[in-house]
Amino acid sequence: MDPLKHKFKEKAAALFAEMKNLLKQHGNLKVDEVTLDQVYGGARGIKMMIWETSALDAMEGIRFRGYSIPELSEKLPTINNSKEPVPEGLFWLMMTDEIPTAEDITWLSEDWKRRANVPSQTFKVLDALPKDTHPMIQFSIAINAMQSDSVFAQRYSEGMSKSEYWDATYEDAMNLIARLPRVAAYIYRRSFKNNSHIVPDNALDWAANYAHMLGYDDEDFLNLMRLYTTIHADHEGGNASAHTAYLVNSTLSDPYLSYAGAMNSLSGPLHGLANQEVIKWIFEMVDELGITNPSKDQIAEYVKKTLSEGKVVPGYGHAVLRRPDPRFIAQKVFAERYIQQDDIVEIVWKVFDVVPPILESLGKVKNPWPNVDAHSGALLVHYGMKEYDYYTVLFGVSRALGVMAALCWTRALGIPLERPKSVTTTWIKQWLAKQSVIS
Ligand code: HAX
Repeated sequence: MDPLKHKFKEKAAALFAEMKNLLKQHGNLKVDEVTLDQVYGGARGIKMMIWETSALDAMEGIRFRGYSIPELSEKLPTINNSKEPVPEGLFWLMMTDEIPTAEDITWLSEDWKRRANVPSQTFKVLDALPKDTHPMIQFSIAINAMQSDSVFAQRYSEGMSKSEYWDATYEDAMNLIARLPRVAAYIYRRSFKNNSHIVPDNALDWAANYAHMLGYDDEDFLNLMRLYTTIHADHEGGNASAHTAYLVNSTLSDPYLSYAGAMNSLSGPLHGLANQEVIKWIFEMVDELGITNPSKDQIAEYVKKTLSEGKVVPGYGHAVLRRPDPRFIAQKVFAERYIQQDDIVEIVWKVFDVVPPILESLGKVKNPWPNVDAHSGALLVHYGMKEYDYYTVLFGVSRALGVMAALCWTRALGIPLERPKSVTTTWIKQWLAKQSVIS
């Protein structure tokens, strides 16, 4: 058994026993109450699922196994002289709740290379699609196309015991993560670079190799991809893409089917597609104003125009966060460190000054601050990647790390089929009538 699987097995067995004991002793205690606002309002804040790999605090932002992003930069080991944390380290941490050694992540990086061979029909399926198919649709289809290789589906059809589900999920999770950069880079080169594909460089770590296959070998860009794929990896379990994967997987659909579902969810403009919307919005602003360095007053006018047209300001607001997203701040720090002067980056920083008071003045926006998507596009444009239709695929490659680690945990804990209760408005009215009878 490989070292990560071995460690995971031990940890999972211990948590499984602890969970059983907790449920036996306290299973009837109330964790939460639900208001009518929450029933109609997208279930905001209701505690109703287990997600072991990270937790989100409204004020502090994301913590991966208790560590903030700045703490991770200090504590996670690096490989290949990287100046930023590498996602291999984060994946190990999410799987085991332990900071890995340099040896651990070197092993993991090598293991993903061994598993990176993409089933050949995947490329054939992609080649059959019109070239202008949105990259996220190509990505979702490619993940479904790889499902024929699912260890979980194969072993289930052979009568696998329930106690082995986590093991088969682990194999699919590791294979899927290993393969995604190749598939995602293929989509980019197919859509935007005349189908001229770049072979992997096996001397590189996972994120750097992805950057290389995309066609960007600048050392700073490799570091950006390491940072990018680390900070986008997980955002607790309630976000739409993670929750979709969790729901689909709870039916014992395998990790490929679960992750394709997650990617369809990430493709919405209120979620992952916001990263393309942000840069599209900035490009349109620059076009309309006819200058590349608008003043804050000009930006404020453009923001007000966007709102007056009944649109949202992309990259701002969040369903949980109530402060600037630490993932936004991490990218700002990266830009301050690596980028001297860049008009689009400057615009992102001016937007950061201008938008929050305007959104606050509307009186209804719960979080006027930037989220992760407000900054990422400007960094990519700086290094020459201007094809913003592709940006959500980068997010999708990264998100696999958190979602796959979490699915290993849910299968190891034997979490059952998810099946919440829905009600009709007629039921609500009858329920309300009973409340007033009682009060
Ligand atoms: N611009 C304009 N209006 C906004 C807004 C924004 N950026 N953010 C919220 N609002 C509005 C909502 O549309 C809502 O208006 P109505 O009552 O008229 O419907 C009102 O303010 C209250 O919304 P909220 O409670 O503050 O926010 P929600 O939890 O409902 O929604 C969203 C959270 C992220 C969907 C929302 O802030 C938004 O649409 N933001 C812009 C899109 C975006 O950046 N999405 C990416 C989010 C992060 C992420 O998932 N990345 O992948």
